[in-house]
Amino acid sequence: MKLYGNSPSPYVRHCRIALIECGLDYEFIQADAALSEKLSPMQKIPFLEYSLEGRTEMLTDSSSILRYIREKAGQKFLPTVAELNDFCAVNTLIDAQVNLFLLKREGLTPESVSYLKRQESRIQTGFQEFEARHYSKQAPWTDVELRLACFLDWVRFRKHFSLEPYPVLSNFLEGLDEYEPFLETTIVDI
Ligand SMILES: N[C@@H](CCC(=O)N[C@@H](CS)C(=O)NCC(=O)O)C(=O)O
Repeated sequence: MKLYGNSPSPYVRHCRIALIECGLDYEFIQADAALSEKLSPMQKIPFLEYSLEGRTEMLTDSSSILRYIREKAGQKFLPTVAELNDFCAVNTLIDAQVNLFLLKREGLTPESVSYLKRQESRIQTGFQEFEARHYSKQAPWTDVELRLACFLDWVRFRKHFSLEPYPVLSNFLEGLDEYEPFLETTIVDI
């Protein structure tokens, strides 16, 4: 199978970690905006190509990709409603931060666009919510934890904002820093 994406994307990284955890062979293909526009109707990364009964099928969202990977390895993906809700909540925060990041490159900031202030505020209240939770101290990490860790590491790598006001989340992230699949997918700039 072929996974298209880049190293910094938290969505892509989570898929790569799941592929490593499940011991599945895959080819990682670097995809920039031009390639994703050409190959995926969603024009986003990640997307996955795999063969099914001689046909090439495509998955265009990290959630369906993760479910495919986990099921292929006989594992469950987000087995409870609470986990699904937390997973969606982390995605909401990542989407908000991606939004802020991409628009900043175009010169649009929360100072000039009030909707971006709302995005910033959403990230703050979301972080407060996740700061109040309890996390595993070691593997196996849940898919909610892996998604959150990929997001936190991206925030740390890009210096979007300081994680200092969030000691629980910072400790949680440090706990994954030595985790082999996390290390193997360490963010490199593009
Ligand atoms: N819901 C999608 C979100 C993927 C996503 O937003 N990817 C970003 C990179 S981190 C992207 O491709 N953005 C390009 C754009 O928004 O045009 C998923 O879970 O796969």
